[in-house]
Amino acid sequence: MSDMYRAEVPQYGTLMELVSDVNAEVLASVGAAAAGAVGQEARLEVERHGAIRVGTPAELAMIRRLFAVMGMFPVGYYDLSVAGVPVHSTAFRPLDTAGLAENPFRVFTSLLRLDLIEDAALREAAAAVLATRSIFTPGCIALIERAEQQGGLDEADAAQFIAEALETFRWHGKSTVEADLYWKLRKTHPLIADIVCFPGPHINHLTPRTLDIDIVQAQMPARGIQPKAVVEGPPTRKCPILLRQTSFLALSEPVSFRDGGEAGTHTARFGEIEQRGVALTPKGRQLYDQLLGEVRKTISPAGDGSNADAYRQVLNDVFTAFPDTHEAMRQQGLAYYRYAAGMATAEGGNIDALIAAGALVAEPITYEDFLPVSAAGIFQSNLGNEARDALEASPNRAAFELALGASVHDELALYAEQQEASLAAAMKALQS
Ligand code: OOG
Ligand code: NI
Repeated sequence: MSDMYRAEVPQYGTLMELVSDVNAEVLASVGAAAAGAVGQEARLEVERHGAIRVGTPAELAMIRRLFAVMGMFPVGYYDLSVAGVPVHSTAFRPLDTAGLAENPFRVFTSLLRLDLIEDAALREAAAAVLATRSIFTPGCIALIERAEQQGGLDEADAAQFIAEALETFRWHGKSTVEADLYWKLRKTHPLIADIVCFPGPHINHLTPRTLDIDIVQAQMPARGIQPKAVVEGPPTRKCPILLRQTSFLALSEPVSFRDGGEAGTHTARFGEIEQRGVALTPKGRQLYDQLLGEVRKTISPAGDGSNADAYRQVLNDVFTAFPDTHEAMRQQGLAYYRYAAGMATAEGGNIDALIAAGALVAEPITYEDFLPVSAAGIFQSNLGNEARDALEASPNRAAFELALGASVHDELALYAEQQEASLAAAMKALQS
């Protein structure tokens, strides 16, 4: 998919080179531990997240089965309607550290919410278009079924499966609808046009992970890439938390229509980079959400970047309330850590005493998921400033899971389990 995307979106190749250069510099200067990526050096080179948007419950359910063949499962529920985007989402990814080390790939997957289109005639027209398309090749579906029956695929089938599945993510410049319907949907919300009017859920970005997003952001213009003005998520910190992201408009592509109506342009694909930090506990996440809420009450970043400096200033000021050492975050129960027995032998005592004595070590657990406010910012910055209808916020996780045909995994429970299991194993090692 990376090769296909590089061929389709040349700036993606440029970005890959920049990120690879910056990561090499950071590893050489401060090392993996200081960059919050202990033991993840090998994974960085291939680590990506991508995103797709599907139109119907049936498409979402089949996508779930497709990703399951590759050991990727739905984690988290993200309601984007709160930010005026008519979708709700999950991320498909491996569930555990070993799985992520082998396959550090996630796909942020959104389902269109036709129920949020007010115009009944337009809603029905969109539903009718979606009802007739098939986004999977027959060969892909057959191999998904085979994998489910056999509990996996042999090597030849796996290669065939990859080739067939890739077709689902390919870009098609020819719309499946007439120009008139495309423009009506685009006026309602550009995202609806993007989801409804094409033969499949083209992958809309592939994001590499950098160890220092501020350096990449600063160096992008010199390589001919214009990033959005503001990095989404937490501010620059000594000890990174959660996820920081920035994006850029990659392409405005020609589209033609089924009825031969006048051709237009469509912005489907963009570029993005991310930097990952430590996963936060519910308490830490609550503090993050509260502080970000305070920031956004004071200032919200303008699409044209005109208040970017002021925004950064407020973000920095407000986030001084979030402790910026791993010791403080761990002791206050704000973030998750992986424990291991240290070099020193212990006389006993509590966790803090064992750590102080060097008998126990704690490494930050990387956040592997997404942030709804950031995701909304990414969506918005890539949709342009076209007028669109207002939306009513209405999270509906139950409807999403019904469409998915499964419940989503709770990301916080996954981190908590990792932390507890590592602590239990480390304590056992200390006692033996
Ligand atoms: C997905 C946007 C969200 C992220 O990294 O938060 C996202 C989309 O535009 O389909 O990818
Ligand atoms: Ni993304």
